[in-house]
Amino acid sequence: MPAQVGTATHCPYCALQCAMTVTAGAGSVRGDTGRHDDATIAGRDFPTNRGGLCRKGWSAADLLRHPDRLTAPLLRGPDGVLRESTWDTVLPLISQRVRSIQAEHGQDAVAVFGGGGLTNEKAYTLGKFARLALRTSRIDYNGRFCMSSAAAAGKRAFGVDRGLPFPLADLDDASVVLLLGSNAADTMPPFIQHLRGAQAAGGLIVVDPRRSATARLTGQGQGLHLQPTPGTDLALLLGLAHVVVAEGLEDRAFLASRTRGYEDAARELARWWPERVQAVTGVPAPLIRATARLLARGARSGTAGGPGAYILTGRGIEQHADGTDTTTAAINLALLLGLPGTAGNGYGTLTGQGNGQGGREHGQKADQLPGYRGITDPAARAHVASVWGVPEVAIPGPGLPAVELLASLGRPDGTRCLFVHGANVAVSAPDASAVIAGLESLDLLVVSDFFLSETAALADVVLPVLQWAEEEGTVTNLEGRVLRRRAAVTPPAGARSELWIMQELARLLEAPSVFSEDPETMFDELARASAGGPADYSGLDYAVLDGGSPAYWPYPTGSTGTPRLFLDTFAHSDGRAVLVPVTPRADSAAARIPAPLLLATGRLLEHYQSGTQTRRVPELLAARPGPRLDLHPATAQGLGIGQGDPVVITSAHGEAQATAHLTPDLRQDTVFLAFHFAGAGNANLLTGGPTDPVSGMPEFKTTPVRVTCRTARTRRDGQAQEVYA
Ligand SMILES: Nc1nc2c(c(=O)[nH]1)N[C@H]1C(S)=C(S)[C@@H](COP(=O)(O)OP(=O)(O)OC[C@H]3O[C@@H](n4cnc5c(=O)[nH]c(N)nc54)[C@H](O)[C@@H]3O)O[C@H]1N2
Ligand SMILES: Nc1nc2c(c(=O)[nH]1)N[C@H]1C(S)=C(S)[C@@H](COP(=O)(O)OP(=O)(O)OC[C@H]3O[C@@H](n4cnc5c(=O)[nH]c(N)nc54)[C@H](O)[C@@H]3O)O[C@H]1N2
Ligand code: SF4
Ligand SMILES: [Mo]
Repeated sequence: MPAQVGTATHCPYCALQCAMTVTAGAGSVRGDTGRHDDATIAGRDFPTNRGGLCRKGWSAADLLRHPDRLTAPLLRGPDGVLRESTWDTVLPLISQRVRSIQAEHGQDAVAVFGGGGLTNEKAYTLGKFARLALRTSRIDYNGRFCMSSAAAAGKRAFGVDRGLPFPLADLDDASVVLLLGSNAADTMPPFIQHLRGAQAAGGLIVVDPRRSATARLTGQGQGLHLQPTPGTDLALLLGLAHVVVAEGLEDRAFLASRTRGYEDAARELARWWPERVQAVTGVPAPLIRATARLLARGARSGTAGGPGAYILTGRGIEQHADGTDTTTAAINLALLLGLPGTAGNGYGTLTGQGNGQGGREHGQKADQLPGYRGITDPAARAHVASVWGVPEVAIPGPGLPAVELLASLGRPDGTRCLFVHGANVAVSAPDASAVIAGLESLDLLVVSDFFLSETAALADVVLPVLQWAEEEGTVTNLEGRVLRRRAAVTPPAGARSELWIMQELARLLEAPSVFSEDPETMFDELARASAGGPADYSGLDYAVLDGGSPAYWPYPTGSTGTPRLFLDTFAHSDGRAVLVPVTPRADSAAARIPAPLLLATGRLLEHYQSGTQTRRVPELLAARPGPRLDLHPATAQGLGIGQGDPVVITSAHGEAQATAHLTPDLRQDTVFLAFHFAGAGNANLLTGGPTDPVSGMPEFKTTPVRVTCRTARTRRDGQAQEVYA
């Protein structure tokens, strides 16, 4: 391919959506790597990254012509082996199987699992494809594992869910930033430049059971690190709010004019005095008081037009079976201090996946229609039906949230056929061994991916799709800003766009509406379908986006977008934000303490999610080659575990293997394992159990476990026990 000028686009990975310029290369094979010099990447100036990229972003071009890249559909033969096939074979076959499965088991026997990495166009089309082409209610997606608690809490309190209701650059002027369960220094490295003001003011506060890379940014007087027992953040937040109220630090004028529910919420706070909270969380009472006072000082300064205070949440407090209530407690604290809706102060959550925001707005969720509309709302149904050109009854009702959907796989009355687009549930879903068994028991599993992920490896049909730099589309970043992704390189022959795949399957399945392979056509339709909804994109089209002016939703026809929500009003009908009283449940993770040890899971800088992509980048794999269990030296000593020992971690759901890494960065009651690895080292072999009753979020961050050393085990059992295959 001839060299060409660079194309302005954005990173394939996380929600920071760093701007980059991708320049197609000569396509020659590079040295002995077997890789094509297909493209080079340079950071581009943009308000979220200001030219910076992390290691994953820099190396993303390595995946474009990776030797593992899928370039033809794969079909499992009668002998059980996946072999290359043709599009003309597999698509009619899929549609025939779908028809026969539905004829025998009903429409809902066919389901779809989507992903927050899909572009808006693909996410929107997937929701429509599920409801109109597959005629099923069963669609949900991996955002259920990611943003669902924050989204549910945000909707409950503010009436709308946009991760950051303000541009990220607003943070630069803050004097206090409270980061709850976010390790942004590893998960969004260029983001941390926005924390420098708070660090300089001594006001960066990080709440994390680990002394993470982000927690370390608080050292040398730059802030505070609160290190609670995993799963106890709800109590901690009630303690912080208790101090605010007890010391009269709340913003009474704001509470009176802009909120409701204060009295009930404040009553609950009375029981959470700092010494009691210390007993539950392990965070010293003086530190709780100091944090509340620092926040209140920042908030007052922000309200007066000076450097203000922000509270931001990450997955550390949200990915719990009580994640919605915990996030609600964070919102209540923010509302007490008058942060949301006051210029100079703010509250938000840091969205995770590349299109984690847009992906949760346009109909991949079980209970949702495009524009962030509810699927049971008659007006929303009527509007979307009119855009789709179908009678309202053609749109099925709500489906099953992700964990329930995966639990239904293969059951006689459950899901018999699953389409997966943009997720690797065999690695990333809780209780992975049960999920794998469910996938294996399906009558038909169809996975679209560009690599043979662990989920694709179980499929009956694998459809090779395009990568980010090969197709046009849009994503909505963590600020609610809609961005253009652009095609910069030519895709490998044989791979197809997902929009084309859905168009062809919709035709074969005689869907009663238009499906187009053209992203712009689908975006225009999405914009119309979203008109009047909370996430209104109706004033946007590719020309507006290509014009380069920032496009924050809601962006109704005739507007120029909304960089800052809530300055005048919240989205509830009375315009007020709601303080919802919350309290730790009797069955919460915190109530299970004392447990032998608590496993927290999360991320490493070098790997992305299930690792399908980053484990294929040699430089990233070399830096973090396999599963490593972090534990405190004192904990390790008590268990007879030494640095580098092979360990077995056991929970109520299963067993996983890793190498011990001793570090004083953890609490002694906590161990940490990243979830980027498959097979015996998959952290999700250990997770599972009840989900959050409001959001459907699984418990990813607090799992009681036992840890044993393989050699210690052998000694105790008195015989060699081959734990490692
Ligand atoms: N390198 C990298 N970057 C990524 C991703 C990736 O996979 N790799 N994924 C992207 C996506 S989809 C997401 S959602 C974001 C996630 O971004 P983050 O939320 O920053 O990531 P995590 O590592 O899951 O969790 C953050 C922190 O929560 C802490 N934690 C665990 N349990 C608890 C608890 O009970 N309480 C508190 N307060 N903290 C706890 C962990 O120690 C961890 O440091 O990252 C995005 N960016
Ligand atoms: N224990 C534990 N488990 C977790 C978490 C945790 O903190 N702890 N975090 C959870 C969170 S926040 C998330 S977001 C999930 C993520 O979990 P997953 O979504 O399963 O992780 P990914 O690796 O991003 O999987 C995306 C897959 O889709 C492919 N892909 C990428 N782009 C596209 C595309 O445009 N189209 C198609 N068809 N395929 C594409 C990739 O190659 C990859 O195989 O994991 C969750 N699981
Ligand atoms: S921080 Fe996120 S968006 Fe930026 S380069 Fe890294 S992975 Fe890509
Ligand atoms: Mo995520």
